[in-house]
Amino acid sequence: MRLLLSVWTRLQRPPAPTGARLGSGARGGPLAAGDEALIRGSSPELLRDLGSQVEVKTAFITEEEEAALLGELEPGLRKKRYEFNHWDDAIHGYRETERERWGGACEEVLSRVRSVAFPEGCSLLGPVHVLDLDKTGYIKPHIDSVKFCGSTIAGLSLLSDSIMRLVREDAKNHWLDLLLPRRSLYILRDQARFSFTHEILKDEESVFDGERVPRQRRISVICRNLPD
Ligand SMILES: O=C(O)CCC(=O)C(=O)O
Repeated sequence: MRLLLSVWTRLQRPPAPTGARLGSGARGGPLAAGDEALIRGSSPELLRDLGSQVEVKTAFITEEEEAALLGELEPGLRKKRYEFNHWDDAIHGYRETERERWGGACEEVLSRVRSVAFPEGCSLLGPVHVLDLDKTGYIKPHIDSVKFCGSTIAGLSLLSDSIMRLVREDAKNHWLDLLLPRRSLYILRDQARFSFTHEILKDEESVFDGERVPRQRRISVICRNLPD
């Protein structure tokens, strides 16, 4: 089953691929991340307004924790084929799975993710979603379904750095680029989830603040909460 088809509803053609077409980059703003250097936007106002709704936490997991996650995930993923399907699919060059039970080391990582990203007592989607993007794979701009997903998504990036782009659905010149280093955690909340599309750039377009960020195979481990 394609898990993503049940989660994603609105899909758009990719926006202009470079910062130059989207507007000139702006730095700073009171981002909650503590990792402001990892977020660029079309204006300081946008950076300020999105505030705590967008976070990137560098080195959220250690190399050993990444290895533990990969050790649990690789055997199952290896049995699946990457899908390079129709041009209209939301995602290109991927395989995916979901996992409810994890070994001790991984469960420890996931409970850290949950405690950082979600308020206490918040209902979470049981299984954790795992998305394995081939080196040539990418995720097109989309907004997750409000029917199936709550206000927050939190994702760990394994194996590769990547760039996540957010573009305001009704004003495409309002954008943010998030540099997601390998082993970082990103969190998107509220307006950043529902008023902005998000996407993971393909290797050829993977440039952050003028600097090339080579995209390798990337696995994301994604936690979501349930709609209210
Ligand atoms: O791979 C990722 O981190 C992003 C996944 C995504 O776009 C989604 O689950 O809606």
